[in-house]
Amino acid sequence: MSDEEDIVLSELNDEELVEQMFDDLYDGLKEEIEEGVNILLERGWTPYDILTKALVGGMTVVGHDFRDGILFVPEVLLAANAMKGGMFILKPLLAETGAPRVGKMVIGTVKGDIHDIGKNLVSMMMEGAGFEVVDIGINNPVENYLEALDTEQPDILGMSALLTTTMPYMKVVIDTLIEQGRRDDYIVLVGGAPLNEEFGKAIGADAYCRDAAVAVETAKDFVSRKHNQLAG
Ligand code: B12
Repeated sequence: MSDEEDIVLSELNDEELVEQMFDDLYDGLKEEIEEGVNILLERGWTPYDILTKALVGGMTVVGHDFRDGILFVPEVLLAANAMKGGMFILKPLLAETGAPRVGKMVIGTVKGDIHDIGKNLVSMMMEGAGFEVVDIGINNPVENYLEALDTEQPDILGMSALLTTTMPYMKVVIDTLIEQGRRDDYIVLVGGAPLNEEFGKAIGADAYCRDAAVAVETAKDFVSRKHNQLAG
C-alpha cells in the first residue's frame, strides 16, 4: 500500500486539503475531488471559493505541465473529468442565490474546439448571478450559433475558444451576424485562455472576459446599459 492510500482527506486542515486536491486533480481522481469539495462545503467554504481556489487552481497546475510536455492528453482528460465531478456538486449551489433573472445568454465553444471546462464555469457563474443560460456545447459551426440565437432570443452571445487555431472562428460568427444585419441585437462576449482584449476588439466583440467572474460583471454591466437605453 502506498502512503497516498492512507491519507484521510477529512483529517487535513484546509490548506493541506487544497494542496491534496491539487494532487488528486492532477492524478484524475474524481471521487477524491468530489469528497474534497464536500468537505470544504461542510467547513463553510463558499462554492465560489472552492471553484476558484481548489478546482481552477488545480487545473492551472495541470495546464502548466501539459504545456511543458510532462502531462499528455489522456491524463489531462482524466483531470478534466475529476474537475467536472467537483463542478457538478457546486453547480446547483452556485445557482441557488435566488437572484432575479437578469438576462439570457447563449454560450458555446467554437468549431474545431472541444475544450469546455471554462465555458461550463462561465455558465455556472452566470446562472448563479441570475442569468438564464443556454449552453450549446462544443465544436459549434456558425449555423449552430444562428439557430440558437433564433430560437432563444438571448441578450448575450458568448463564445469560447482555447486554441489559437480556433479563436479566429469567432470572427466568422460575428461577421455572419454583421452580414445578416443583426450584430447589434446581441451583446457578444468572448473568452478563453489564448484570447486578450485586443483580439476581442479586433474581431468586433463587445468584450473579452478574462475569467468567469469578469464575465458576470461585464454581462451585468452591458445588460443594464441595454435596458437603460431601451427605457430612455
Ligand atoms: C483541459 C485541457 C484539454 C482537455 C479538454 C477537456 C475539456 N473537457 O475541456 C483535452 C485533453 C481534451 C485537451 C485537448 C487538446 N488541447 Co488542451 N488544454 C487543456 C488545459 C490543460 C486546461 C484548459 C482548462 O480547462 N482550463 C481551466 C478553465 C477554467 O480555464 P479557461 O478554459 O481558460 O476558462 C476561463 C477563461 O478563459 C474564461 N472563458 C473561457 N471561455 C469563455 C467564454 C466566454 C463567453 C467568456 C466570457 C469567458 C470565457 O472564463 C473561464 C473561467 O474562468 C489547457 C491549458 C491552459 N492553460 O489553458 C490546454 C490547452 C488549451 N490545450 C492545448 C492543446 C494544444 C490541445 C490539443 C490540440 C492537444 C492535442 N495535441 O491533441 C487538443 C485539442 C482538442 C480540440 N480540438 O479542442 C493548448 C493550446 C495551445 C494553443 N496556443 O493553441 C493548451 C494551452 C495547452 C498547451 N499549453 O499546450 N485539452
